[in-house]
Amino acid sequence: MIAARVMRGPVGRAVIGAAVPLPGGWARLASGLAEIQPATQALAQGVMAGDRRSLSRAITLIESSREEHRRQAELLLDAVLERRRSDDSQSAAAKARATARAAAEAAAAAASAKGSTGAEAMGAAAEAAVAAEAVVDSDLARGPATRTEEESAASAPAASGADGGAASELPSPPAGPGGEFHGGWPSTLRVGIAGPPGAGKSTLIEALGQQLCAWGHRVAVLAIDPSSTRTGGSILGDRTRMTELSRNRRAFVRPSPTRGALGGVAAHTNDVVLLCEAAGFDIVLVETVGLGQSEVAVDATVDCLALVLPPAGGDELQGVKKGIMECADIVAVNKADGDMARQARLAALEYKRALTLIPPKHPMTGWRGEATTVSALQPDTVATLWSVVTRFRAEMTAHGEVRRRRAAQAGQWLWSQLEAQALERLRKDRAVVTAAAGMLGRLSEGSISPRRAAHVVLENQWDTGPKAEA
Ligand SMILES: Nc1nc2c(ncn2[C@@H]2O[C@H](COP(=O)(O)OP(=O)(O)OP(=O)(O)O)[C@@H](O)[C@H]2O)c(=O)[nH]1
Ligand SMILES: [Mg+2]
Repeated sequence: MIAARVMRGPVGRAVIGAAVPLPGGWARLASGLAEIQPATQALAQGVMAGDRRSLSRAITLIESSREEHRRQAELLLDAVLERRRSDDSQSAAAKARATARAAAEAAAAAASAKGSTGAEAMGAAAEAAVAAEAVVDSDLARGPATRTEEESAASAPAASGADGGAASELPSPPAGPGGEFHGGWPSTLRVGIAGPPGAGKSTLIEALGQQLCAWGHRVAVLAIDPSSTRTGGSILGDRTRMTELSRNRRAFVRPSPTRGALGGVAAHTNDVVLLCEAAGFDIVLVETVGLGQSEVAVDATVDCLALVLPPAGGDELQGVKKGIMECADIVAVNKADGDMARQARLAALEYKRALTLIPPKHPMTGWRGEATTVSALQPDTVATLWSVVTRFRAEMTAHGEVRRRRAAQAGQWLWSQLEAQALERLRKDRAVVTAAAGMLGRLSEGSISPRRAAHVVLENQWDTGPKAEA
C-alpha cells in the first residue's frame, strides 16, 4: 500500500484520496512516492485560490527536473485534479437541477397557454431545457455584447501585474456552476495558436487576450519558448510583444521552455494548462512556433487548433504541408490589413479550397475546417476570428467531442509520460547500464547489431518473461 497521501483543502475536506492498493509487483514503487510537503500543500491551495504568485511557483515546480520536485509536482497535480473532480460533480448536479426546473417551467407555461398544440408545448419544453443548459454551461462564448460595466472595470490593466508582481491576486471568479471554482473542466477553452515564425501569433494573442479580458474572461497564455531550437532572446521578445497583456490583471502570460522536447511543445504544457485552469483561467491560449511536429504535439493539448499563417499564396502555399492543414481546426491568414489585405483574402480562399480536399478532422461533427482572414491591428477582425473559435467549440460540445477529445489526449500524454519515465529508469538502472556497456565490444566487432543488443539487454534485465540469448 502506498502511504496515505492526504491533505486538507480550504474547506477541510481531504483533497487527496486515501491509500491506493498496488498490485504485488508494484509494491517496491511505493517507497518512491513521497508525502505531500506543507509547502506543496500551501502552493496547491494558493493556486486554487487564484493566487498568481502561487501559480507561477507551481509551474516552476512542474517544470523542475529535480527528482524530489517531480514527486511534489505529482502530488500538487493530484490535489488539483481532486478538486476539479469534486467541482465537476457539483456542476453536473447544478445542471441537472436547472434542466429539470426549466422543463417544469416550460410544461407549466405550455399548460396555461390556451390553444397551444402538444407539439408546441414539447418544443417550448425542449427550448427551455436547451436554455437551461446554456445558463449552466460555461459562458465561453462571452463576447462584446455580454460585457458588463463591472467586468469592463475589472479588466482594466492593473498598475503592476506581470506574474509575481504586486497585483498577485486575481479578481474573484464570478459565481457560477461549481461554486467559487470557475475554471473546472470542461468549462474551459484551450486554444492552440500555431504557425511559422513571424506569422504574427504573439501580436494576435496580445490583441485577442486583451479583448477576451475586456469581455470578462480570464486568459492564460503559455508561450512555448523556442529558445532551445533557435538562438536566444525569444522569451524577452515574446514578453515584450505581450506587454499589455502581461500587465492585465485578468491575464497570465508564461513562457514555457521546450528543453528540446519533440515538436517544440514543452513536455509539461499539459500539466501547466491544468494548473492555469485550476487558478481560475477559463481560456488558455498556447502559442507554438514552427511547421510540422509542433502543431501535431500542441494538438494533443488543446480543444481547438488555430493555424496562423502569413498572407501568402501560390508557391508559398505549397510549403504549408497537407499534414498541418489536417490538424488545423481553423486557418487564420493574418496581417489582412493595408497592402496585404487583398493577398490575405486570396490566400484564405485558397486555404478554404484546400480544406475541402482533405479528410475532415472531426467526421462525427459538422465542422469541416474554416479559413478566414484576420489582422491583429484591427480589433473587429480579431473578434470575428474569436466568433469562429466559439462556433467551433459549440459544434464540438454538441457532439460530445470536447470530452472525448480530452480523454483521448490524456491517453496520449500517459504514453508520452510512460516513454519518458521508462527511458529515464533504464538510463539510471545500473544493471542495464552495465549490460549495455558490456555489449560495446561485440558491437564494435560487428558481431551483433545494436537492435539485437538492445533486445538482449532488455530481456535479460526484465523480471519476467523468456530470457533472450545473445
Ligand atoms: N501589418 C501587420 N503586421 C503584423 C500583424 N501581426 C503581426 N505583425 C507584425 O509581424 C511581426 C511578427 O509578429 P509576431 O507577433 O512577433 O510573430 P510571431 O508569429 O509571434 O513570431 P515568433 O514568435 O517569432 O514565431 C511583427 O513585426 C509584428 O508587428 C498584423 O496583423 N498586421
Ligand atoms: Mg511569438
